[in-house]
Amino acid sequence: MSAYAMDLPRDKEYFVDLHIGDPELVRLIRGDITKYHADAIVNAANSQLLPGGGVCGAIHQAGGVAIAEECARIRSERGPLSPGQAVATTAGRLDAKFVIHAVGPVWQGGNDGEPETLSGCYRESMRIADELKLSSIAFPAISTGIFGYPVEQAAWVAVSSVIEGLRFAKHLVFVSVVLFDKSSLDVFASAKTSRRPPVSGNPYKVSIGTM
Ligand code: AR6
Repeated sequence: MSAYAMDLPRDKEYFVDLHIGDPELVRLIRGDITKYHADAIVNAANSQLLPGGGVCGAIHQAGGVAIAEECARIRSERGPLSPGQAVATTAGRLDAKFVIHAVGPVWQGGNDGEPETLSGCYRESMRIADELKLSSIAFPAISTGIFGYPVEQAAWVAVSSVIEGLRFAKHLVFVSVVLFDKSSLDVFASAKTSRRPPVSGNPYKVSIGTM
């Protein structure tokens, strides 16, 4: 099936797999990332690495205080993170080995380098996970909540960035983007990566699964 003309199931839970290589896979799926299994779960963090609201608050709440304690130690050692940067901590009680805290851009209208910064979040998180020799990573839709990044525009940045990240990774083979609501999944699943083609330009197969 073409990556650009998909019929998405309307009444069923579904996921979309982008077969980047063998076994490299990107999965777009609906769910609560705090209940998702991956070697690394990515947090849409703030510069201060404080437990905030949104997915960040949910990750800290589900993972327990050990995550906030390690965040506080990192903050005192290196100061606040800039947008686009990321750092790994324990995952506490989450079903993961690490949480990677990535600071997304606050949407300013789109002419303030937001796409590059958002892409940097995905690429830097994957670089850290690959350095930790992890094979799987799960992202939320960074910046599309409290930080106000329009989902349609975030989707193609996210999808093309994780595809590129996989092509450079040595250990990572499975990337999930876990969308909290169905409308975000529909937008991500329809994302046209043609505006920013993968580095190698290789086509990939797309499959849809239902649950
Ligand atoms: N699982 C998956 N996705 C979720 C979950 C969840 N449990 N909960 C929310 N989302 P946001 P941001 C989605 O606001 O825009 C925090 O206070 C949500 O629907 O969590 O990067 C931080 O500390 C949305 O699509 O992150 C920062 O200060 C996406 O996650 C600031 O908010 C991101 O929404 C970061 O804002």
